[in-house]
Amino acid sequence: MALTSEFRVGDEVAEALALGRPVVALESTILSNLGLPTPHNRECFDRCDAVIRSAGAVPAVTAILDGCATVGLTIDEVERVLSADNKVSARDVAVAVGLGWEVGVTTVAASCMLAARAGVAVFATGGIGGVHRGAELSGDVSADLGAIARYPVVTVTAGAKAFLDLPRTVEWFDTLGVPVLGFGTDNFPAFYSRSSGVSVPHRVESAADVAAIVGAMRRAGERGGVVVANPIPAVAEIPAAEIDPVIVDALDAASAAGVTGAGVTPYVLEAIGAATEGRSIPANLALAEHNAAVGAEIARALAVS
Ligand code: PSU
Ligand code: MN
Repeated sequence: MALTSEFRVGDEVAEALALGRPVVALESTILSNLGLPTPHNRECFDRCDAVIRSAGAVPAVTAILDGCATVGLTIDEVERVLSADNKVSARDVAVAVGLGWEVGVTTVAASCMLAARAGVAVFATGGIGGVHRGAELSGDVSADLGAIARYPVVTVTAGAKAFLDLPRTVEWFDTLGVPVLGFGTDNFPAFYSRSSGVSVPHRVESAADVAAIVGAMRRAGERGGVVVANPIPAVAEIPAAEIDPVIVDALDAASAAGVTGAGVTPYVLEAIGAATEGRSIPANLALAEHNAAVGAEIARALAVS
């Protein structure tokens, strides 16, 4: 395993990879205050970490630490991420490494890059970025989509937040040739809600199904990624009718504040969180934990296939 001052795989993760044991990558933006307020970000980490371990897999948080792209943070290193707010997407990784940023928290795009470099096949997040509403004017399409298409990693996500343009997000995956697999569902999930009403092209019922599809891709020499669209557990769901007005307000606030580019997602997340704290945060934690659990199942299925 490459071990340089610019790239490092944590000891526990390196050992698991060497032994062919299941590993699940986790992003760090969701663990920072750009994704979740304190102390809920720590609870998110604790629950994802515990559920992955109890399924017999090893968690691998990704981040840039002291200019080193790192896959598999220690607890002390996770502490540094919890209070960080330097967002690192695909375009930022080389900048954060080259200029030696103290802490950079990785988005889905950057996490897929780093997971692929380490040889980690499965990555669990909360929700991916996507095509923003109004992208036909702003051009704001998350780098998450291109990175998922490019790197050989399975991304487990609760769909994407309904502040995005979900029909166009699903269309982009078609354009990029990425299989989007509804995990026990025919619909692309809308993060807090189990369905967006947008159909997914394919439905799977199990981790074994996902492993069979990934196996077919890899045997064919295909290097790209796969999206596993995993709905929030029903008990934690917030109905679309309840969350949609909050989203409209949050988008209005972002545009009134003149927020653009990489600032949009954190701004909108914070506005939704502030407006619905009692409901949205437990939902966010429940879906992240569920994605981590399904990610661990898929990593296990891939390890034996
Ligand atoms: N959606 C969420 N929570 C998050 C994010 C998205 O519900 O924390 C974060 C993820 O790290 C995702 C990033 O990769 O926002 C997307 O940012 P952008 O839209 O700037 O690409
Ligand atoms: Mn963007």
